Amino acid sequence: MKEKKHKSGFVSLVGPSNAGKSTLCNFLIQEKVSIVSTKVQSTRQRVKGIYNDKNSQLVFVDAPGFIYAKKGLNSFLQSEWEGALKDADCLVFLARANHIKKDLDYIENFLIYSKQPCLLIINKMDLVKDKDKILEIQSMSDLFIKKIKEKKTDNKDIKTWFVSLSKDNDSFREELLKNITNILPESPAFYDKEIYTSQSMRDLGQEYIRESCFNLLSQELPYSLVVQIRKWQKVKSIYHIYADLIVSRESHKGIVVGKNGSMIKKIGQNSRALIEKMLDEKIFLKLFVKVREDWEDQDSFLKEYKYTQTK
Ligand SMILES: Nc1nc2c(ncn2[C@@H]2O[C@H](COP(=O)(O)OP(=O)(O)OP(=O)(O)O)[C@@H](O)[C@H]2O)c(=O)[nH]1
Ligand SMILES: [Mg+2]
Repeated sequence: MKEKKHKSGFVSLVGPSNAGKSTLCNFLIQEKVSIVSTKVQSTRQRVKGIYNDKNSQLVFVDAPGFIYAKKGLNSFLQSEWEGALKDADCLVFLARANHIKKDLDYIENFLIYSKQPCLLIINKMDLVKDKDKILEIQSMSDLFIKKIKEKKTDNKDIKTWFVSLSKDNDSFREELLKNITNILPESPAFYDKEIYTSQSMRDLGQEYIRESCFNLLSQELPYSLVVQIRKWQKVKSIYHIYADLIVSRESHKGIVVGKNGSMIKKIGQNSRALIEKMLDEKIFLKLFVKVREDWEDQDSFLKEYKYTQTK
């Protein structure tokens, strides 16, 4: 029997913020490689989740949601999702069932002009209960695909899935992986086949602390908060991890600390549980809250926190 050729490629997950891109990335890899939150703009940097099997390596690139800005942190987010659109062998677009018209209108331009093969996922179907509404979503997406096929001659077979990523759906996972593998070019693996992300444990830990902040702090505060690990060291068989939670205003400091330290305690407990699960070891975690006035608008801080373009 002829041996199957090895396939590899980069698959970018793109779409509006909060569409479920990071949820999809984690679901495909079956590991927590990217943080998930109910708030928008939770992903800040491109995150790679790597799926491996004997004959393929699919490098999923989870990107920030669509945003436009001329300067500061948000302009970095823009460059990250734009980069993900460009540097990919295949694009997976995500739209939200409960904002279908807005999201498809948004995605249309990127789909038409992208050179790579594209797939479309309509997520959050569980949020649409009404039968007529579901039929409307299906006919809207049919019309959308028809329009795309007419305009985009090199992408005749755009497949669409209607899913709820918050519910497990193994057959969808297998089908999506298979469809993407078929699209990808023959190529050796780009990364060691044992790893599932290009991030270090330390990077992941930093992101897990940021996720705890995103999920526990209310309103606008998480958008101007950054986490920096200052120490990640094994001392006598236990990891000692020190991290700074950096806010952009003095008034935010008290909110992050909370009454009698109650909020920072909650953030610590939540983060510790996530990091211990990842490391499968007990850790000692200490968090410090610091203020760097308007860091998200200052190039020196953006550079220090690695929120600057690499190319
Ligand atoms: N109801 C419902 N919620 C979902 C579904 N899929 C994801 N979510 C939730 O939607 C929120 C956003 O998910 P994320 O995966 O963080 O979205 P994202 O596209 O990565 O968002 P950004 O990184 O901010 O661009 C989270 O609270 C998820 O738990 C779904 O199928 N149904
Ligand atoms: Mg995300």
